[in-house]
Amino acid sequence: MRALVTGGAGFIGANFVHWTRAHRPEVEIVVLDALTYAADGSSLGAVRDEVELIQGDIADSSLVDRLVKDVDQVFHFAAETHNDNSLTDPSPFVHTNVVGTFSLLEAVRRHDVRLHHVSTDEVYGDLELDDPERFTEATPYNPSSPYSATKAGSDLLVRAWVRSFGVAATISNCSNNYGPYQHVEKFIPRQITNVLDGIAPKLYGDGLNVRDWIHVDDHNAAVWTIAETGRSGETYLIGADGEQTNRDVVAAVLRELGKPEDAFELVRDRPGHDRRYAIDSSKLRTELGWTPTYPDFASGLKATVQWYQQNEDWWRPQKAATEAKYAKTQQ
Ligand code: NAD
Ligand code: TDX
Repeated sequence: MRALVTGGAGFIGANFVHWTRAHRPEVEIVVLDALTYAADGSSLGAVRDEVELIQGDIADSSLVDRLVKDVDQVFHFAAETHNDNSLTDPSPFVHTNVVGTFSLLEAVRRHDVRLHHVSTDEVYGDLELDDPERFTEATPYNPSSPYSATKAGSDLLVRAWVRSFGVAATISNCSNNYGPYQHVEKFIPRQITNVLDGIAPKLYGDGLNVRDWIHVDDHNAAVWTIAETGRSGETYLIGADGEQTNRDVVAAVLRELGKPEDAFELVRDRPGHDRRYAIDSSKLRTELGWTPTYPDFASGLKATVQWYQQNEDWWRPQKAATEAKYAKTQQ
């Protein structure tokens, strides 16, 4: 099989390439990535020479057409992904997430190539802290931020191309990922690297928002399961029962780095901040037999803290510019 991986130099995409080299060594991989601020070619590490890396925009339809024509499957990870950035400037989110997905859909339609579209649980909006329900595939779309609205738009485009044009595509909506190679703008790497730099972790609002954490390798194993055994046109939710308040995550990071658990700072809240996400992944587990392999969030987080301690060369170049950006919004 020859596969096109969009966004393969970003956090989840690079981990997907590593996972694929380790578990599906027969697959030939072409990575298409615009190498935005969020990408780092070095995240591909030892497998960099085993894949073809093309720098380009997924909205460039002639480039995309040329690449899609020669593959059997597209794994579509490329996106603008940070909610806070989407509140400052939504424009690249519309371009990449909506127009870029449209360009890929037209190419897979022309060449009859199967697509797996990687999306997020944020398309469903949020839940109250005490709501006994979790998101399922039947939950109505109700996105809150420009980021999640553009991801919702991209999901709906995929569904329409399946129904109207018979494109073969699957969709997954996953909860919050953590693990190596995640940009320091995101919550967990930001707090780990803050503590390593002697800065207090910054919690938005009251710090009681809840996210449902999953290790990036469990996400990527699920993406393969869906691409190989999922039914075309279906959506599958991916989650590992990892609900945590942001305060509890920060306390665990501080504990891991030998600091008092209350050594954090409450800062300005994110406008429109979703309160809680929670995934019911029964469909994926019962229909396709997927289960997460990381035993619990605590051990996965410990390994992630160690990875950032040992890989300062990887994150240091991004740190100052990221914090300067946050300083402008008092976060
Ligand atoms: P990321 O920001 O780390 O990486 C995104 C990658 O896409 C980068 O390498 C970037 O250069 C590339 N890219 C951006 N615009 C592009 C364009 N126009 N053309 C080509 N490449 C472009 O993001 P991530 O966290 O790895 O997320 C990957 C996917 O997974 C996204 O679709 C995101 O919505 C989805 N997702 C992420 C999470 C999470 O917790 N991080 C959870 C669920 C779903
Ligand atoms: O410094 C911070 N302090 C803080 O309290 C940052 C950066 C975040 N937060 C809070 C906001 C959220 O409640 O932590 C939580 C997680 O924040 P992010 O890492 O920005 O993730 P989130 O907004 O939940 O979105 C993530 O998960 C779903 C990814 O960035 C998305 O790409 C994915 O779709």
